[in-house]
Amino acid sequence: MSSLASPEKVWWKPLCRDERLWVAVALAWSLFMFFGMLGWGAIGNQHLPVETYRVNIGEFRQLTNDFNQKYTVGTQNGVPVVRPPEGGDVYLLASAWKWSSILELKEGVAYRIHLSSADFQHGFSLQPTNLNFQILPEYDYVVTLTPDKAGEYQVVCNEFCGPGHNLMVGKIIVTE
Ligand SMILES: [Cu+2]
Repeated sequence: MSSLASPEKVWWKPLCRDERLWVAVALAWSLFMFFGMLGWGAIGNQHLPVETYRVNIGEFRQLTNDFNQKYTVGTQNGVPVVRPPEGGDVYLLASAWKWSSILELKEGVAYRIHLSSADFQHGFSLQPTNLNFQILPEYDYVVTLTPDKAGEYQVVCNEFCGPGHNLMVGKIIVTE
């Protein structure tokens, strides 16, 4: 004699109406999201105007030094202020824990901004606009940027990169 009833052999029940509805809604939504992800590539101008190239760290450092030497117009707190030619290439090197220059750009002019890192992964966050880019060593990340409003913009590293990370603030000055 057993005091325990054995469990039912078939314990699962067919889905009830509400469960079927819930599964159908979840499935439809996941499919919508899936194809939506593919769709954003074509609709809505979602892609940032960027190109990426492999680059040697020493080579990029050289390009940055040449660029700074050629176009420096002053210094602020020991950081060179660099005014590139209108529409030209701009080189900005991130390293622990500073930016290679303060850029002085002109409103309404498109620049090709080359970003790279001399050591760790850094982030380029342009405040107060909501532009965020990853900066990786050995990659030249080229952003085509047209400043649309004069003023001073802060460049904040938004990837934790070590003890000096919180001090890694740069600047872009946009002139009229
Ligand atoms: Cu950082």
